[in-house]
Amino acid sequence: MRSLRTGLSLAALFTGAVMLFAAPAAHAADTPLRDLAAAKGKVIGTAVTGSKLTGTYGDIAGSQFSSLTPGNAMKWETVEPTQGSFNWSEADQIVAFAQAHNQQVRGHTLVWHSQNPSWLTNGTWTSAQLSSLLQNHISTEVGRYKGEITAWDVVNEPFNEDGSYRSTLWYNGLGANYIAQALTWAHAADPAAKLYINDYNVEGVNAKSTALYNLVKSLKAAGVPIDGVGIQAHLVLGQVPATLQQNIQRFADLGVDVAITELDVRMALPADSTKLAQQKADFKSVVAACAAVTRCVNVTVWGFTDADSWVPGTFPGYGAATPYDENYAPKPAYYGIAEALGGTQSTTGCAATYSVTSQWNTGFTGQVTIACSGTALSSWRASWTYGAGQQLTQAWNATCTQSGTAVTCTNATYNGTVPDGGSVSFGFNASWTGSNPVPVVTLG
Ligand code: 9MR
Repeated sequence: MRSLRTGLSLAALFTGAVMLFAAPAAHAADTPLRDLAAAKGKVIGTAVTGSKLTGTYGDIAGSQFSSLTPGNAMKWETVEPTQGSFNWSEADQIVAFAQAHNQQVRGHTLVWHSQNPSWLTNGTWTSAQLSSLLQNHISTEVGRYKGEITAWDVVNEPFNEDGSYRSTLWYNGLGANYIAQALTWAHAADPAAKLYINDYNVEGVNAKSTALYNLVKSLKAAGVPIDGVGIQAHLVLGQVPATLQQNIQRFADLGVDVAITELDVRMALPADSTKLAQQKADFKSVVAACAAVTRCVNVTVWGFTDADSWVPGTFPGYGAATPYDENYAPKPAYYGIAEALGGTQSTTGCAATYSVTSQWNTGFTGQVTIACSGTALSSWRASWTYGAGQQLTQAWNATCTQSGTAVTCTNATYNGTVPDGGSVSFGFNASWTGSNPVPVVTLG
């Protein structure tokens, strides 16, 4: 039987399990996310639309977040819609707002296959011309904001899902070396800015994230200025990869920073309380994974309100992907972020947190921690549903049964008591194939 102490330290190692109620008494709703993040040495950000930065939208963006990313304002089609004619108005506005609110700015993005102006994409260019266009673009934009941008997503989405290079204007015209060149030009224009490569579907350990890993490793070895990896994290409800923290850690171990750059968790509409509870668990586990790795410096949500999200327009029937609803009310996901950053629940009660502490080809070890605040338990039962075919094989510090997809665990004879302000954990082994999403645990 594994001791409780060992289980807890493994949880901290692998997945960013969150201990609820660990911080001194404070109400999550009362402590802005940016203050919770700062206390953990982290930055919490949001993508924003410049024209909306007034009223409630502006109040929340300014008070809750310590970093802003322009959602579209710094993309090539926005800043240079006609060759040689520049429009910096929205980008300038966002940078000014950030400075007025003591916020960082993540510049997004310099080299991408999408949202380029038609004069560029429809033109016929020799590779020398293309190279000089790209160099000018990077020097002009990075130079304009020199000293004002904490980090640039220099190269966006360079890979296919299988880890091969995406066929783009840049790759086809300049070869894979466009990435090293872009980083080098950006560094020359603002030596203080942290330079990132940013991509999606690189959250877990997979072919695409491994290609990114290998690229960063080779860039570092060649002395190319690469400072960070951006993991976008456009996720689907209940599908946070179990290897997220492990993946963040392997990038950190290469000697680069990591940022979660575009977090959202979409669900089939309409939202309901079950889906919102799962979404809370998903936001919480992503933020906790970042919080657990020293070099994971920033978690940015891709729009903080459902009123300002790309999801419904791109995935018909899906939405509700952000931490605030369309009327700017915080959703359970907001409290998931707060809890992962050490905020305490504002309500009295007991809660269970599920985490995968290690995972291998066919199996994994998990842990559930039950914590109480303002109340206590003399016995407990924790239940959840395995929606992806996981099968429990063994449990310790609890009696667990699985019937179909339904798992129920009750306390052992010696750990039914969860004191006010205390917690109890139990562990288990299970098998999995395909995916291993984190379920929501119900106490009762
Ligand atoms: O949020 C952006 C949305 O307003 C644009 O219409 C869209 C166009 O592709 O781009 C969105 O942001 C993307 C980001 O720049 C890069 N990663 C994927 C994001 C969602 O599409």
